[in-house]
Amino acid sequence: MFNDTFLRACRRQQTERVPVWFMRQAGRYDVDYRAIRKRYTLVEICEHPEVCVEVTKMPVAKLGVDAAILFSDIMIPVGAMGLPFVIKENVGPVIDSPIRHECDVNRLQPFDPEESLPHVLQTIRLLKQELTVPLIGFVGGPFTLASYMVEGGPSRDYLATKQLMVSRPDLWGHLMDKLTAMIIEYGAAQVHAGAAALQVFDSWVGSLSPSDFRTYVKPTMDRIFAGLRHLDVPLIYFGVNTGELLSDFATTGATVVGVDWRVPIRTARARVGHDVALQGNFDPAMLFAPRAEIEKRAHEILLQGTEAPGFVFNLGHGVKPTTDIEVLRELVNTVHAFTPGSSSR
Ligand code: 1CP
Repeated sequence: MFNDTFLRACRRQQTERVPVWFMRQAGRYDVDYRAIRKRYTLVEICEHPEVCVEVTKMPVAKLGVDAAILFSDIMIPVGAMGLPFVIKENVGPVIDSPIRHECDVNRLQPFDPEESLPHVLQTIRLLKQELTVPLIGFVGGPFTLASYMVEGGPSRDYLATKQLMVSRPDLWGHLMDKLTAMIIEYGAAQVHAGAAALQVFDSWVGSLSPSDFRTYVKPTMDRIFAGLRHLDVPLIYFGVNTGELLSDFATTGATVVGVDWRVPIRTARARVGHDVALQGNFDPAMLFAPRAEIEKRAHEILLQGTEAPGFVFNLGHGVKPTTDIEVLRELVNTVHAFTPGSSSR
């Protein structure tokens, strides 16, 4: 039996229970993932469909989550655009020759996903046959991808990115155009191969003020979702620290808005209105709290989430590598056992 609870919640339809999945649900907290990572690098996992299928399926079997997320990284298509990167252990993506000038942006190449990333699409086709839950495909958001491309790696303050954005709006626009085309094409290819939903991880866009978001990023997001809309799959827009951007997120054309733990779900709902679903927002650090505390906090989120149709339980950001898998399992059970009204309000 195919479990479509997640898809129905994204579309704000009735569900018997609240669906749950976790960002970074395949990862180092899991002993089998660590064993596979001893033999393959992250990029090598992505290049071997049979391994990538196994890694993607692991959390579905072990945790009982209601959706799978393709195992990949937001930087994979950036490599295919002709900007080489490496993933450094305990650091993240690093680019030797970051984008700073006109010629760097000009050099970025459009690519055919079938030609340049056939292994990713093959992985999705295999998963489509094997999974009994929906597969979430994903792409990096334009600000977040640009931040790695311009900074050359992870950053605290995005100085070079913001400098380019405000001092060379023409060049920023050119970069946004190229990323828009890539995101739409690559997202569509994932859906055609079998992804049932798409999440745009614009993890670091919350570093912008609302006014800068509206000027420099929102028009790009509007175009991206307009270009993906015809695929008729739920489109999730997520970033951290986006409390002040949530009302703008709601009008990008996203079906679902991701929320981190800094904003209570009830507050988020007031900011986004009733035309989008919400996803979130358990603080991943609180998975290290005592069990009773975890349950209490999960219930608070569930109570607020079920006040209106359209809620997907998730963390506010990715699972930390030292998380106890048993705690994740229990959290899934807590979410699944919850029925609105079952807890005293
Ligand atoms: O093998 C490892 O454990 C290396 C760590 C790792 C992993 C597991 C990286 C390097 N990428 C990934 C996989 C990954 N990346 C997934 C897997 C699917 C799942 O959720 O189970 C996803 C969705 C991503 C997307 C991604 N990559 C994001 C957006 C999500 C987020 O966490 O905000 C970002 C920002 C990246 C960049 C990146 N890649 C890797 C790291 C450590 C980082 C973050 C670096 C930074 O802090 O800037």
